[in-house]
Amino acid sequence: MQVIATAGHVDHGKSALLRALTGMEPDRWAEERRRGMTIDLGYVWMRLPSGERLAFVDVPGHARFVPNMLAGVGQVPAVLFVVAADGGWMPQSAEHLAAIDALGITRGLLAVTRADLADPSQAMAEARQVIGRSSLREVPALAVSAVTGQGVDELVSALDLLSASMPSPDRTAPVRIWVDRAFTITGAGTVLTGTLPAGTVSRGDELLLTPALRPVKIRGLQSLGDDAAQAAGVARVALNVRGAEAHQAGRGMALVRPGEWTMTSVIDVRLCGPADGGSAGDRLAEARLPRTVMLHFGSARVLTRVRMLGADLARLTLADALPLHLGERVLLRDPGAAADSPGMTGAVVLDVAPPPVSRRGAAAAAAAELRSWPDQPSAANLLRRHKLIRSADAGAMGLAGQPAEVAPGWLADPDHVAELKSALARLVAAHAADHPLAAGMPVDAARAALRLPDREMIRAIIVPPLKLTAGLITAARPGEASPAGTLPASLAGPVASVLADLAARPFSAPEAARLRELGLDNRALATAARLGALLRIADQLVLAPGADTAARTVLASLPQPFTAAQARAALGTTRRTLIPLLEHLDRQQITRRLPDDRRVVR
Ligand SMILES: Nc1nc2c(ncn2[C@@H]2O[C@H](COP(=O)(O)OP(=O)(O)OP(=O)(O)O)[C@@H](O)[C@H]2O)c(=O)[nH]1
Ligand SMILES: [Mg+2]
Repeated sequence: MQVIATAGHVDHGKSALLRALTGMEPDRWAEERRRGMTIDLGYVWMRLPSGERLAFVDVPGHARFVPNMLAGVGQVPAVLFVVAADGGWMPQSAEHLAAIDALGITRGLLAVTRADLADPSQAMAEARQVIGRSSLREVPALAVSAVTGQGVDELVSALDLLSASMPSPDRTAPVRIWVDRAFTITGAGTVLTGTLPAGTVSRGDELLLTPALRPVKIRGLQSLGDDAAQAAGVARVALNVRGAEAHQAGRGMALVRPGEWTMTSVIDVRLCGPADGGSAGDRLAEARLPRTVMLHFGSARVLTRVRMLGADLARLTLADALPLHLGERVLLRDPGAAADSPGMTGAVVLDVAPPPVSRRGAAAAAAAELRSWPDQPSAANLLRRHKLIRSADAGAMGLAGQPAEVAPGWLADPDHVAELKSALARLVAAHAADHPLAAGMPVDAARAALRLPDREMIRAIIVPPLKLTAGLITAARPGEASPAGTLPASLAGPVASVLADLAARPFSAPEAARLRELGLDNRALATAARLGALLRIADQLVLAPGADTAARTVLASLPQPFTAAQARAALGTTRRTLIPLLEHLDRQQITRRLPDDRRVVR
């Protein structure tokens, strides 16, 4: 099956032509038939001579119903463009073509209708010329009459050729069905209809209804009026679902397979230039987007805030989240555009989870980075920007060709991994210098210091000479002398005096006056600390190396969580040392401070 939408100005004969082709009535509403005008989308189908079935989404031509037209054309890969022989090219001909162009639809046919009422040649020549400058380019064109039947057989043959030229989508592709109708059938329950562009749905499948991600189960399935156990895209489907009432569902929502799409309300996009070449910059400079636009995608339309990042790059903030993939093309419409301009721009999605651009210069930096990206961003593009991405998230972004995981469940930018490895080596060396008595750096402390989201990631960057034993990371250099041994002679005496002072009261740091008396200024203290001869918990506060580990043992014996007063009593110290010591322990991830200021030993 293939699905194709109509397009064209009001009263140019779209619905009449579908009636002539299919024998079915596309105008579903009594009001539409009474007024002789399509208001909402209609759905009819036919069997082509090749045996293939072709479904049509009939759209309204009236200017007031452009949003409905966009919901119809937003789901299909091809259009049947209708221009009346006696009407010629009209405002909604132009507006519909602008929408098709913005969405980047490349397949279609031109039918010049009402050919029994006027010579079609002029309307045809004009339409072909304008359409030729759009994404549709050269299209087959035929003169037809729904009344006399002139040209209808030729149109059927042309539709057969068009249908045969359309690709058969991947049956295993992610599933997303934009809902175009939701209603209740007595005895059966909720029915949702839409176009399945690719992938397969089966009776019994569990899908999620966006944006609330309400789980629904497919109880029954019909395609073009026939019951089926399964449907593969492209297909029109009517799904009888359990889990949602008809009033809870509606046009603009989508049924998606869990984990296959990113629900997002912030995206980075590249605005698309015109199909007829020229410089994209020219056209965009002239059609600068307003701050607020309506974003149309699938059957959805969402109020959207625009922040330009660069000439043709923008950050869009959507009022409601949509299920999107990278590289998809959305349509931005300026509802206040001047009458002579359709105010429609296509935009291709470059990032579905972009980092914030609140810092000064962040927008320009984002534009500089995105500028070089292709319309279908690669894993390398995304990883360079995000550094780390969960494999599952990459799948939900629609990232094709995922690289190998660096750790179970994680993809990473190779440069970032190299940076992480050297940062870890530096951390472990610094930790060893600060804690000469410690057996190694706790793996969780390293993970926190590098802000890694997962323990698996830290394991992946522990490479020789680093090694992981019993939760501690060490730089394995057997036989290496203790760094404390290298203390300069000028410091050895004073440091020994400090350690002697501390022997009796290990958690009472020597007073500043005492340090001055010993000639230990800030620089000397820093050197001693770096060499592991002293533990420096604040500028003028030093304890013996290992005092933090000793404090941990004392604090661990307290009822958890404990207060500062309890810690002070247990450690036999004063607030002068206690508070910097506790803060040091927090930083070392030995203790954790709770919101009520109590602490626990980790
Ligand atoms: N003589 C003649 N009349 C036609 C032909 N096609 C359509 N009509 C008439 O033109 C009028 C409009 O036709 P529709 O098919 O409703 O037009 P439409 O494009 O679907 O209009 P909207 O859906 O409102 O945009 C109707 O009165 C039709 O009977 C044709 O080939 N010949
Ligand atoms: Mg109609």
